[in-house]
Amino acid sequence: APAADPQAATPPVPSTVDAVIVGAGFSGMYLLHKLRGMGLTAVVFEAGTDVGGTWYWNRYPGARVDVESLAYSYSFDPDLEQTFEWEERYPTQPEILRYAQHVADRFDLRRDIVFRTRVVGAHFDEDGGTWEVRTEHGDAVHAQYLVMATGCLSASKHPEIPGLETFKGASYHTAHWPHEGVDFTGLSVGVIGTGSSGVQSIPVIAAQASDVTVFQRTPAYSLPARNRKLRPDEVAEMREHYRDYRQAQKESGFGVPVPPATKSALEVSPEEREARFEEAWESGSLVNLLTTYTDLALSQEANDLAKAFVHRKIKEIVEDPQTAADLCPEYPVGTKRPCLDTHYYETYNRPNVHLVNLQREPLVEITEKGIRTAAEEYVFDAIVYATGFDAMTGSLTNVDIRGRGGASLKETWSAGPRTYLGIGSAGFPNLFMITGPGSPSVLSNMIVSIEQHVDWVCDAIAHLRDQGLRTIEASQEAQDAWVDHVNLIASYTLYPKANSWYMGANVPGKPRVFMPYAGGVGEYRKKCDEVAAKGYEGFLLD
Ligand code: N01
Repeated sequence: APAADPQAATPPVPSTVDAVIVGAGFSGMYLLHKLRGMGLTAVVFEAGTDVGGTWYWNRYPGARVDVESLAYSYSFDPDLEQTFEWEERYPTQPEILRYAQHVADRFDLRRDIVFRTRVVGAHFDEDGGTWEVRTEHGDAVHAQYLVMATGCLSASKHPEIPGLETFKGASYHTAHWPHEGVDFTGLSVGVIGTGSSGVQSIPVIAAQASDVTVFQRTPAYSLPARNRKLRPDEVAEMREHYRDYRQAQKESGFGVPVPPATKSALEVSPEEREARFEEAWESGSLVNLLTTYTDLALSQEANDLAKAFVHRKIKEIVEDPQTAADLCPEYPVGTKRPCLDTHYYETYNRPNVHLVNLQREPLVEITEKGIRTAAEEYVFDAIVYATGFDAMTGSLTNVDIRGRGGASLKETWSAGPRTYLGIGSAGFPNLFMITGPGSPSVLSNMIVSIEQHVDWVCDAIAHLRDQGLRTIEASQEAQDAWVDHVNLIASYTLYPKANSWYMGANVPGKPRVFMPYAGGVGEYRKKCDEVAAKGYEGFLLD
C-alpha cells in the first residue's frame, strides 16, 4: 500500500512523555516501536516530511547502500524478514526508503512522529530529573529520557570557499536532493567531491549531462559493486538460515560476517596474494578486500600491497595516464571510508567527463558562472556539492543540549567527543546516543549497530524502571577510561594516517580525534553486555 501522507498523519506535540526521540530514521523508528512495547509513551521529532533518515535525504542519482540488502535490514521481526521483498543485491535509495515506509506502516509508527520539526534545544532540569526539549516551532516537551537518534552522517556541509551564493545556475547538495529529481540533459555540470556520494552519482550524471567536470581534492579507493537483481534461490536460502546469519552479524567485526583472515599479506607469495585480491575485487563487496589478510589495517607494509593492487586496477581501467594517476590515492587503503561503485573509474573514459585535481589547482571561489580554481574559471549550468558531512558529532552539537549545571554538550566536546561506550556522556543524565562517537557505528553495518544500541538502551530503561531509579549517567572515570581505550585501539591501526571524516579532518577547526571504536562490533557488544550484566558498571544510577 502507498505510504500514508505524513503531513496529514502528524500528531499534535504532547507536553509530557516518557521519552523524546530525535530522528525518524532506522534508529528512531525501532526505538519508538520498542519503547511502546514496554508501555512507555514516546514522541519522535523529525525534520523531514517522512521516515527514513539518511534514505529520506540522500536522493542523489545513483544512491545505493553498500551493504547487501538481505544484511542491511532489521532483524528484530522475523515476519518482516520473511516477507519484505528486496529487488537488488545493493538496493537503491528509493527501495530502502520504501522499506522504511513499509516498517512505519507495518508498526503504525507515524501516529507518534511529528514531521517537519527540528529539535533545537534540550535542557536537563536537575531538580525534576527530566529533559525539556524545544522545537524550531517553539513547542516544548518534558521527558524523562532523551534519545538522539540523529545519525552519524546527517549534518551536511559545503566547501569553505567564498562565493557559494553568487552562482546563477542551479546548485545541489547530494544530501538535500530535490524530491522530484533533477534532469541534467544537455547541461554542463561541475561536481565537487569524490567520496561515496560523488563516486555513486558521477557515473549517473555523466550518462545524462552534456559534460561533467569533477573537482577532486582527495581520490577515493573505490571497489566495483557488481550489483545485480537478487535471485529467488539466494533469498530463500537466507530466509531459511536468517537466525544463524543474524547471530554471525552480531559477532562479526563490521556487522557483515566474513571468514576471518588467517595470514599476513607479507607471508604469502605474490601470486597467491594477487589471486586473493583479485577474488575480493571480483566479489563486489566493501569488506572483502580489507579482510583478505590479518594486517592490512595494521601494517603499512601490508597495506602498501593492497594499495598497489588497486592502483594497478585503476590504471588498467582508466585510459588517460594523467587522469589514472590523479585517481590513485596515496593514503593507506581503508583509512578513509572506501566506496563501492558502478562504473566509476570507467566513467573517466567518456569524452564528456574531465577530472580537475585540486591538489594541483586548488579551489578558489564559486563565481556567477561556475567554479574558479587557481588555474582557471570553469563555466557550468549546474553545480553538485558531494562534499559530505560534519560527521558523528555535527548532528548532536547542532542541537543546544545542556546537561548538569547548564553545561553545553558542544562546549564540553570542544576538544573532541567524550562518551562512555558511545551511548552516554558524563554530565548528561538520561541522554542516550544511538551509534554515538566511541561506538563502532560508521565502521559497521549501521543497522546491526543501531539494533544493538536500541536494545541496550531499552534494557537500561527497563532496569531503571524495575529498580525505581530516576537517572542513569556515565561516570567521569568510566568515560575517561573508555575514551583512552578507543584511542588506544585506533593507535594500533593505520586509520589516523588519513585526513578522513573519521578524524574530523574534513571540517576546518574540528579537533583531530579518531571518533569511532575500531575494535569491532562483536567485541564491542560483549563489552556492552558485560556492563549491563554488572548492574550498568561505569554508569551512576540514582
Ligand atoms: O562525503 P565524504 P560523502 N574542497 O566526506 C570533498 C556514507 N555514504 O557524502 O576527501 C574540495 O566522504 C572531500 O574531499 P576530502 C559513507 O560512510 C555511504 O561522499 O575531504 N573538496 C571528499 O572528496 C561515506 O563515507 C554511501 O579531501 C571538498 C568529498 O568532498 C559518508 O557517507 C553513499 C571540500 C566528501 O566526501 C560520506 O560520504 C554515500 C572542499 N572544501 C555516503 N570539502 C553508501 O552506502 C569536502 N570536499 C554507498
